[in-house]
Amino acid sequence: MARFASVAEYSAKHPKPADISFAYGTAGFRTVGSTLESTVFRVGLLAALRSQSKQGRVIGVMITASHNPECDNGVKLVDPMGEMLQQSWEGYCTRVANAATSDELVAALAEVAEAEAIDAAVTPRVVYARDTRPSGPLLQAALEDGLAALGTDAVSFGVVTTPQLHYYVRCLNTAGTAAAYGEPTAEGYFAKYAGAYLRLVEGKQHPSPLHIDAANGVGAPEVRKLAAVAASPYLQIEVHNGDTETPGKLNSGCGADYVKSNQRAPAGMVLAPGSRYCSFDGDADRIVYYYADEHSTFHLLDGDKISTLIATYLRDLVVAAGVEGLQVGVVQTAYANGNSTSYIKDTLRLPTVFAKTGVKHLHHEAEQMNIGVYFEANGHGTALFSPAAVATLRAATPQTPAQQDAIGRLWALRDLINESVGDAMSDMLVVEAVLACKGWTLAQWDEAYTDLPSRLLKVIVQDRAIFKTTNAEQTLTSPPHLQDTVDALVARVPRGRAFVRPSGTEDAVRVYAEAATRADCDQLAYAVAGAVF
Ligand code: 16G
Ligand code: ZN
Repeated sequence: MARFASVAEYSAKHPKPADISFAYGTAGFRTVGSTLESTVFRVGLLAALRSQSKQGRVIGVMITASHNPECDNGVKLVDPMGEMLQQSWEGYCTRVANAATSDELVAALAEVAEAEAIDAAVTPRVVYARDTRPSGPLLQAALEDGLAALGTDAVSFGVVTTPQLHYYVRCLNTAGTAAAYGEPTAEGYFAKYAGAYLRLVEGKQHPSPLHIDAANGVGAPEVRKLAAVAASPYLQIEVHNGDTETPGKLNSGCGADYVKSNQRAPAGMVLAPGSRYCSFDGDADRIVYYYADEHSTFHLLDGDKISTLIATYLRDLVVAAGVEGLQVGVVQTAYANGNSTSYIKDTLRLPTVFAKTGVKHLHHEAEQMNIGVYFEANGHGTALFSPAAVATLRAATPQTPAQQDAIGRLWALRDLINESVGDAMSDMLVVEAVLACKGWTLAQWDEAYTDLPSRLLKVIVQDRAIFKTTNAEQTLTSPPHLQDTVDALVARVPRGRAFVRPSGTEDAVRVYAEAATRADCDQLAYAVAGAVF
């Protein structure tokens, strides 16, 4: 195979560890960083093939392990519109990553090329970036070898957030078309989001400073740049946990995942009543908000709260715009707090659906909606305006200044939202804009509904592969009869709900439970975990 002639030589520099098998999971490959060199090299090869299969459109590669410990790392592919890799390619990735020898590797690549009828004459185009992890530079070098082995036209975006890389990919592939997304540069990214934010908040009261826990990750320098570009009293920020230099600090005792899981403020932040706080995760694609009340009690505003805030604002704008044919819907996962779902259905009266865990699943469901808001409870999400919604907005003729204002705000919101993927910086600006427009504090936002007590447990089992689910992971189909046991336990508890699902990122099974009281909730969670074990 002439086209793969250089692969063996490059591959010899990045041998696969014999005793490890790799799997392209929910968010790409993710494991201990020091074991990933061969995998990242091979992802370079796959990115090139993926680009060729898309007639040379630009494919993205992001090296990050998000909220996971600093010693971990990971790699994922980004498809042309900035979305996650098409699922049918995940199997190819796993197969290529596990080829034991150079010959097997070349054979696996040849299989992909044949199955996808790839034209070898197309020059592959790939852009890539990484987060601040210490294993990043070595893995980036391995990636560059993979790209070089197939003669790829490759560009590095350096150290940026995951959503920035998604944004660049979308911009590059839409440049010069009617769907042009923006300038594929750091300046373009900041200008687009800062500009849309300022259009929304202009004339409102200047907000107090927002305190940001940046998880000691790449979000710290990037959000500072964003604030500098906005250069406005409407965006005053104070960055905490912004140390990307000291080894061991990334995600340690801080970040969105820590705050959501532990329901407490991150290290190094003492919450003053009345102030606004938020946390990013290590690659800045997740965000949660929180505050302390006058008794210094901690209150979390998670992905469900963010999604209901955005959905409420969008719904109100749609009504105010007086435009027929716009419909806001919300996508959640089974982890969404039951009271958030009731609030969306019963109070907001908006359609809501459940998707499986993992951004790609929510994203696809939201694409089916006219205006789809999607968030995981952990703070990962965004909103999508369908082509139909955009066409409706474009054709709208406002009859009153109020309608004109609402339509202008819908356009500004669309510009402010990163439609390629959930983005902590973009989501932060959306939340800040909605709060400024409504004149709300975090406590006022929090009043919409009260979370039911919930508990998430991790159960280590012998073989998680026997756990199979349906109904957006809410119902077990295997092992036999376990769902009946869960149902019986749930039925005993007022407002009880529980489900069991195999993790897509760890060798474990997750148990989620909620109920009307903390005691019932915990009892239910532990009883279900006991049945699983
Ligand atoms: C990945 C997903 C995240 C999901 C988590 C669930 C992306 C980019 N990330 O981190 O959205 O919440 O997996 O992990 O899709 P689990 O399957 O181990 O519970
Ligand atoms: Zn992340």
